[in-house]
Amino acid sequence: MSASLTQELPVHHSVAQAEPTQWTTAQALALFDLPFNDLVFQAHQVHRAQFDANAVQISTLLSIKTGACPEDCAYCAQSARYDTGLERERLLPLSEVRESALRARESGATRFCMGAAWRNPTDKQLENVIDMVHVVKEIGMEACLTLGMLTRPQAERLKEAGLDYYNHNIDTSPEFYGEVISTRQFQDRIDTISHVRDSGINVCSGGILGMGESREDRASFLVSLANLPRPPESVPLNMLVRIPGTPMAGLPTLDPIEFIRTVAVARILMPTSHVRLSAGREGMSDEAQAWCFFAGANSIFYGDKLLTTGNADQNHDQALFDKLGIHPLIPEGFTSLPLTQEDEEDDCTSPMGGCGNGGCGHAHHH
Ligand code: SAM
Ligand code: DTB
Ligand code: SF4
Repeated sequence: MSASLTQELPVHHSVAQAEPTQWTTAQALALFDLPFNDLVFQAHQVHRAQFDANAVQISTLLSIKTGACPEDCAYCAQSARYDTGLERERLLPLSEVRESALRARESGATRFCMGAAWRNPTDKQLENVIDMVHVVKEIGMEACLTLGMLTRPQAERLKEAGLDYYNHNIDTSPEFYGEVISTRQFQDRIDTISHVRDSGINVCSGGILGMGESREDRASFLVSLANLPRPPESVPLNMLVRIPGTPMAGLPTLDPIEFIRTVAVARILMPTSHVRLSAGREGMSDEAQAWCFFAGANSIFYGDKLLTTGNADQNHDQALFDKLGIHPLIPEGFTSLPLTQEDEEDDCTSPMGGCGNGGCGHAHHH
C-alpha cells in the first residue's frame, strides 16, 4: 500500500535540510511498482506541496552549432558517425541568436537554451558563446547553455558571464550508459555537473527514456540524479526521438504510461526540482501530457523546433494550456527590457499569453 510505503521512504529534500536524502534504486523501483493511481497521487501531493500545481516554466531551444559531432551517442541526429542526412552548420551569427531569442520572448518563453554539437568547447568557442549569453541576458531572459563537457575554469567563466543554467544530461543509468555512448564515460558527465554546480550555475540534468533500458535502469537513472550532492534545479525527461540513420532508429516506443510513471518517480525523488517534459512531446497525446503535468512535470520546451527535430505545435500547446488551465511560470525577479512604444501599443499576441488567467508569460506588462 502506498501509505505504508511512504512511511518507509526517506523524508523529502527541503531547502532547510542540511543532509540531502540518499535514495536507493530499490526504493525507486518500489515506487515504479506501485499501482498507477497510488504513484501518481503521491507524486501530485509532493508536487502541490512545493509548487503552484498550475504553473509551467517555459523554455525555448536553439541549436547554435549543428551537426558533425565527434561523439557516438546512439540516439543523436548530430553525431558524425551516423548518416542522418543532417547538414552541418557553423556557429550561428549573434544577430540570428538575438532574433531568435526575441521571438521566443514574444511567445512567452522565459528561458532561452542554446545547444552546440560539441564534445566540449575550446576556450575560444566559449568566448563566442559568451557573447550570445550577453545578448540573451540583455533582453531579460534566463540563459541556458549545453555545449558538452566543461572544465572548472570554463564553468567559472560562464558564471562570471551571467549564465543562469547549464544543461548536461547523464542520459541514462550508470549501468546502461555503455550501451548508448562509448566516447565518454558516465563519470565524465558527473565531473562536468560538479564543475557547473561548484561554480554556482544552476544545474539542468536529465536524460532519455525509451532507449531500450529496463525499468530498473530508469529507477537507477533517477536515483543518480536525486543523489547528487544537490539534485539538479532542472530535470529534462526526453522521450527518445527516433532518428533515421542512428542505431536507435528502429526501437519500439516506450509506453506513455511508463513515461508518466517515470515523471512521477522523478517528482517524488526530487521534490524541489523543475521536471521538464522535453523531447518527444510532439508524439504524445494531450491526455498523456496532462497526466505528466498532474504527476509533477512543470516545465516544457516551447517553439517550432527542438535542436534538429520538430516540437509540438505552438498553437496546439496554447490550446492544451487553455484546456488544462495551466499558466506560464514567471521566474522570481524575471525582468525584461522596457519594450518599444510600438510593442507597448500592440495587443498581446503571445500564444501562451493567457492574459486573463493570472499568469501571462508575455513580456508586456498589462
Ligand atoms: N553536445 C552536447 C551534449 O551532448 O552534452 C549538448 C547537446 S545534446 C543534443 C543535449 C541532449 O539532448 C542529450 O544529452 C540528450 O539527452 C538529448 N537528445 C539528443 N538527441 C535526442 C533524441 N534523439 N531524443 C531525445 N533526446 C535527445
Ligand atoms: C534536453 O534534455 N533535451 C534538449 C536539450 N536538453 C538540449 C534536446 C532535445 C533534442 C531532441 C532531438 C533533436 O532535436 O535533435
Ligand atoms: Fe554530440 Fe551531444 Fe549529440 Fe552526443 S548528444 S552526439 S555529444 S551533440
